[in-house]
Amino acid sequence: MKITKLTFAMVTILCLLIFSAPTLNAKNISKKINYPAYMQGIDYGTEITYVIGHKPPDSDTICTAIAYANLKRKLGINCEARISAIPNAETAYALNYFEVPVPEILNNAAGKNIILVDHNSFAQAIPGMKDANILEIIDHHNLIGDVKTSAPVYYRNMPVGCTSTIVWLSYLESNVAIDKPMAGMMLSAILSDTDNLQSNTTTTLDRQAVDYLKKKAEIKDCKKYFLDMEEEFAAYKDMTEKEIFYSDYKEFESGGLKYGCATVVALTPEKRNNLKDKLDKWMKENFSNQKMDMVFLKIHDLETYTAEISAYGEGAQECAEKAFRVDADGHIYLNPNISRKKVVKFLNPVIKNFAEYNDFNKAA
Ligand SMILES: [Mn+2]
Repeated sequence: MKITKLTFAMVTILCLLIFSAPTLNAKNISKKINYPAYMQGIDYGTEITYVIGHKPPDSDTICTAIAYANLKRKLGINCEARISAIPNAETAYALNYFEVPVPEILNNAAGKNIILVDHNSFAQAIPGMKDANILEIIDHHNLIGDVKTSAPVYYRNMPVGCTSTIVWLSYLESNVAIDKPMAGMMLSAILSDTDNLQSNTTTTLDRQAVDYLKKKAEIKDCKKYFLDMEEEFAAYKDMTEKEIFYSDYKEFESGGLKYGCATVVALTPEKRNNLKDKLDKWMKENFSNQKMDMVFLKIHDLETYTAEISAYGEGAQECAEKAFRVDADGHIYLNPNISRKKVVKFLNPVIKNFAEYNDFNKAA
């Protein structure tokens, strides 16, 4: 009886509170929350906080780091963008076009305040990251990571086409104006990561970001800007086969087997075929120097948006054929091209099965 009365009293008080307090409705609350308030639990200290992407750097990694460091500075945080190595031709084009200085290289993260962008694993991070003070992670990848932090972390991961789409959203949320160079950085990153919104990773939010940013960046023809940006990049000028192969390369693990996956781009199908032949030859000759059990190459062209997969190492071709459709001539085409994330998603279970089967055979 007592409990019923008490419950009744509590429900009554709660109802009174809800209906008598106009400030507690969702609309008013959303007005009061601002983006910097999410960050109040982070101790940025007095030292510089470095924003840095994965190695080797791509346009998302570099341009997003620049745009996010700029946002943090506008919010009063002592923040600077850093890079792990010199920018590739595509990123260099964007930096040059928007007259944004190339960030300094950070060789070791140990003891530094760090914000990671575009990755969430130590394997893809610069040296010393295990001993860094990681304060934030802004990313758009699956959680393959092993990153551990000593303090509660601001971790924002969204399934969108590019990290810059998240940073664009953060600018809007924090009500910070986007100037032309920063719009250019974010636009370049999104066009690069989504192949001018053609990639299957592209979301409506990426399209909205591009629509918004191209006006601020004063880019009338996005396709033209994208192809101009890619032309230098896809030419791989003055680069050796090795440099081309590793220009956009990531390492993974499945069932105890380590494998690498490189992505390479060409402007036309003819250029794709020529480049594939060159890279196949180089990797076959140099595979024994790799630390990987298997290596895969995905090469696509921007004209037809078709990709082809090459596989190197024991069992790699077998795994690739199981994971993807094989043409009568033995080529593995992806039409349309898919992201490396999707390629890895298809390869992972097949490689795991391959590893288990081989272990079973060894044991038997
Ligand atoms: Mn990215």
